[in-house]
Amino acid sequence: EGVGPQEYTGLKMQVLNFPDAAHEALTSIDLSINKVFMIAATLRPETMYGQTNCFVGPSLTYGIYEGLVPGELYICTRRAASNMAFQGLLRERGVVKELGTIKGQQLVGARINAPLSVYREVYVLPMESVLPTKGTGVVTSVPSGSPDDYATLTELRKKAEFYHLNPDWMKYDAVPIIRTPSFGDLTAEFLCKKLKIQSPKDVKQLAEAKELAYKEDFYHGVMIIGDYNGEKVEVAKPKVRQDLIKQSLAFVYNE
Ligand code: A2H
Repeated sequence: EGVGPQEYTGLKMQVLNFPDAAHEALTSIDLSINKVFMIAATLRPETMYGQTNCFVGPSLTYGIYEGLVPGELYICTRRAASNMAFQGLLRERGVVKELGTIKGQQLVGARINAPLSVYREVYVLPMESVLPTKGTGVVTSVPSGSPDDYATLTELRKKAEFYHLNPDWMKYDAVPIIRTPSFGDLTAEFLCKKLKIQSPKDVKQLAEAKELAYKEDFYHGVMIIGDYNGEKVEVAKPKVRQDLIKQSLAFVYNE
């Protein structure tokens, strides 16, 4: 991590319904002719079957940019848009034309499409630990595979009222997607319980859990869902990624 280039999958999650709070930021955008996508950066495309939500940093600022396909707009951090422009992933290579900006908080509650997930439509939630300096600033949530995602979803459910979150946005449970000999079918939940992770503030244990989860899933995991059911994660991962890209549901994003 942090060493050398990172090859992400940029997952295109189409926004199906913006919350009221978002409209003020979108006045200059014609939603009747444009499709808007939140672009989530992931290193685990094979886990997309288990998406239950999508996270944004509530205090981060996101921009809206034109994608390669006419009428497709992308939401991500300006930093990511700049990288994308130089990788030829935006309308004009090397040019970052920002159509507008929106705060993460204004996106909370948006209903979006989750490609491949057993839950077709999921909701955007806030995650304090989203870094502005990594990926697109948008994180797809897979609480069965990612300890960070599991810890945040658990915390938000407990404190829904305090955070002014509709419980309906958090109604989806973790989906078993990968089986490993050591951690069973729900790697993240198993590790959060084993390492006694109480909240997203337990950053040390979460870092350890993340490391353990990543290695166990990658080297010993077998898919128990989807088109590559029964195949090793190591083998399924590039295949799922290629399938997403072929269907224009994702693209390669490097940084
Ligand atoms: B991963 P690395 Cl199932 N801030 O996707 C914080 N975390 C971010 C981020 C940001 N700005 N951008 C991406 N990420 C998350 C899936 C997943 C991920 C699973 C298991 C582990 C895992 C579903 N969330 O990551 O520092 C994204 O979450 C653990 C390696 O570049 C992305 O992949 O290594 C991962 O962190 C990228 O982290």
